[in-house]
Amino acid sequence: MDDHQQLFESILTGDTKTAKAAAERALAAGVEPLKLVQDCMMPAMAEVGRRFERHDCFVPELLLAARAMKGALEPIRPLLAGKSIQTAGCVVIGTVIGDLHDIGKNLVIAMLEGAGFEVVDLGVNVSPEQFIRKIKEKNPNIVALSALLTTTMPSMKTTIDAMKQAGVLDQVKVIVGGAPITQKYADEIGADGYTEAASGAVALARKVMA
Ligand code: B1M
Repeated sequence: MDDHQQLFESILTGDTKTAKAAAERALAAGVEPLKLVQDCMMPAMAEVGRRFERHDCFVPELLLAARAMKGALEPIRPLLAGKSIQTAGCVVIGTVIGDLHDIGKNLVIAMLEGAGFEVVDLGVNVSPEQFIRKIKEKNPNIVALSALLTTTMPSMKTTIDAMKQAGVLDQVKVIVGGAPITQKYADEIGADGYTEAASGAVALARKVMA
């Protein structure tokens, strides 16, 4: 089994140690970090999702796979972040309230940091009040919202509405993303921008700031 296959399999089976070691070997062999994430690790998570849908695996397996994915991302994240020292702008990011998924958000963070953005990560299950408090404290250029569940998508609108009510919406640009989100939905809720994949986050952040 080559490193790619082993990485794929070990994420599927939730074997963190093997996943991390396979990622480290692939990187040492010169595989491009982003390619490893996109061509091997994300397909593994997608396969876990398909198995979950078919009831071939359950929440504990999802958790193990997510832990293995995070372990494998450990040696990759600093490489995605690169060595940029210039601050391109400040982004406050979080997964909206009710939603505990953070792997995609963490990839977005790595991309933005790599492009020189200062990123303030509020984590998961972030309430509108927490976003508003951080906007007042940090005065960021951008607020990025992530959601992975159809049931938590409305929390994006609630967050944007609360920001408007608190009088802070005008001072930031809001960008949104996550598997169930579409450009149409982003437009409907009054977001300034949407990107389907983490790899588009940097271009989007620059665009909305321009
Ligand atoms: Co959950 N889960 N999960 N889960 N989970 C999904 C999302 C699901 C599609 C699985 C399925 O049924 N096929 C399904 C949602 C169905 C729906 O809403 N229509 C689902 C469900 C139902 C649930 C629970 C309700 C299960 C239950 O308890 N019965 C539960 C909800 C918990 C909660 O949040 N309140 C739940 C729990 C979990 C775990 C905690 C066990 C775990 C998450 C662990 C973690 O994140 N730390 C988990 C996992 C791992 C998944 C799957 C398998 C993988 C998600 C993932 O990390 N993908 C997922 C199935 C799938 O995605 N195929 C699933 C890899 C990641 C790189 O992709 O997050 O899409 P993604 O991010 C992408 C883009 O979306 C984008 O960039 C990333 C890279 O390109 N992006 C942004 C994301 N955020 C962005 C923000 C931006 C821009 C781009 O800002 C501008």
